[in-house]
Amino acid sequence: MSESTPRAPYTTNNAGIPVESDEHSLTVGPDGPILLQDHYLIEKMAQFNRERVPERVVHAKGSGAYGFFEVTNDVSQFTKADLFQPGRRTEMLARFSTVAGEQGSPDTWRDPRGFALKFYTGQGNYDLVGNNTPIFFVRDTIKFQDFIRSQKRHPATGLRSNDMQWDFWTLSPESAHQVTWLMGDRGIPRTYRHMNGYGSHTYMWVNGAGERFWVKYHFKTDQGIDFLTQAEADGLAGQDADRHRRDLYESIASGDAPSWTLKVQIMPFEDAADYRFNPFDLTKVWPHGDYPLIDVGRMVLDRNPEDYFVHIEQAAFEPSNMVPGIGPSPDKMLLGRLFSYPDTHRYRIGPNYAQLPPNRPRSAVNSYAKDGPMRYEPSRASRPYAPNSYGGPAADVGRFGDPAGWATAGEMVREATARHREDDDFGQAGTMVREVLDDAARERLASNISGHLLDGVTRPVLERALQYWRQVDKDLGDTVAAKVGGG
Ligand code: HDE
Repeated sequence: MSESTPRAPYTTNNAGIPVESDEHSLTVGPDGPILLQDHYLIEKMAQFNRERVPERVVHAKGSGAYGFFEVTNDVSQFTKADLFQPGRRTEMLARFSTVAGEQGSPDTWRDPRGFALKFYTGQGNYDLVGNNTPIFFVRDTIKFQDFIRSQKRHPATGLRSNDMQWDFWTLSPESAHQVTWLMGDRGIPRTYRHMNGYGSHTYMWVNGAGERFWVKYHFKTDQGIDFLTQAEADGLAGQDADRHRRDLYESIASGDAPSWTLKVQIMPFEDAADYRFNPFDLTKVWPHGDYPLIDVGRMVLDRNPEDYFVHIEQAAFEPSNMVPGIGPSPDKMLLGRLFSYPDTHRYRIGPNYAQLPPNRPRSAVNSYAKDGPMRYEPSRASRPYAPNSYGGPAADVGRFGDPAGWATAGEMVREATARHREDDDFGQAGTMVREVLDDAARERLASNISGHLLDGVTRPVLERALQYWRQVDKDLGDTVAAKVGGG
């Protein structure tokens, strides 16, 4: 080794003690039995057996990067949230993912993509956990688990099943808008950099005067939207299952930092009651003609994680992380998610997940949480209970302000979401097919649908699917029927 080559660091065990060999177990003579006192060998084997934490039950396959968000337009009339104030620049973490595939599955499967963001604001972490589509398959949390199971593996065969997928979708007509998105060009982005991100739900913004607004987030890719055809995606799935992960990592490593422009739609609080669509129904969009897009800022991802497992596999995004000036809405799906994400993190990573590097706030943490497995940051509380007369911490309502809520009343019921004037399950999907897609995109949509139906979908599910598409758009349904040889 030449003098100029830096010496490699010497190997130690987990206690920092130099080890004698990387290659030879401790034995009696070179060919004798391995000795139990070879605790370094035991450490290596035991650590190896404990390397896995459960993968995410959905969105298992993903990639992420660090970056920043900078405000470019003054929206302080709508929100007092620290990160959206003029001139603010906030460090952040993003993770993109597929939904149904397991950790080793191909990045180029047809699927919505997760678009999870964590902003390390001066008032704690703000997490906006969205997808690359502005809508979703169902509108009530209680059906989410069933939806996901229909997309995953059949309990008997362990195989994915298009028949299960279409059985669920055609029995849940509220899915039509999202399935139209899924089967179209947006269903397989060319890379994570060439897709938009959406908050999807309606959220609440509260300004400094306590005035409330409803808001929808749109992160428009500055790289331009681009997609893979089904044939391209199928080929790539075989050649390089990590195609999107590789592209994101290598783009950032080469200095080609991807960016997105954040725009929002703002609905005056009072408009919600008689808006033509239920503004809290996650299967619906707000047409931009009704509530135009307003510029807010720019998100740039310019730093790869130094360790994928530490920073991305253990990243814990939670919609319940809403900072002052931001709140939930009556969207049943959003309200269900506020419980689910912290619950899954406690199970998957452990109760002290918020202390890990990707999850640790950059602002002060003065909670009363203490102890529990792997805890290493001391509690800031002078005494482990509130109230206490030894210096708190004590809640300061002025810091958060009034709860970002709304008046509500009524009997306890289990009923479908209230319908507004123009609410139905197929209207907005049909509008997209007829008014947003061009002829070529409609042709690709029909081909993708029929290809998916021809791959294992049986009667009577197939007949229901043809009826489903005719309800979206008669011509589209007839084209698909002709392609699959259905009535
Ligand atoms: Fe998720 N979702 N979700 N989801 N979701 C999870 O949390 C859940 C929904 C989304 O990169 C889980 O950490 C429920 C909509 C993303 O780490 C879990 C409902 C949208 C990610 C969970 C939904 C999303 C997840 C599993 C119905 C777009 C990956 C692992 C009410 C607006 C985040 C985890 C990351 C992950 C629950 C529906 C986006 C199980 C109960 C709608 C991007 O907690």
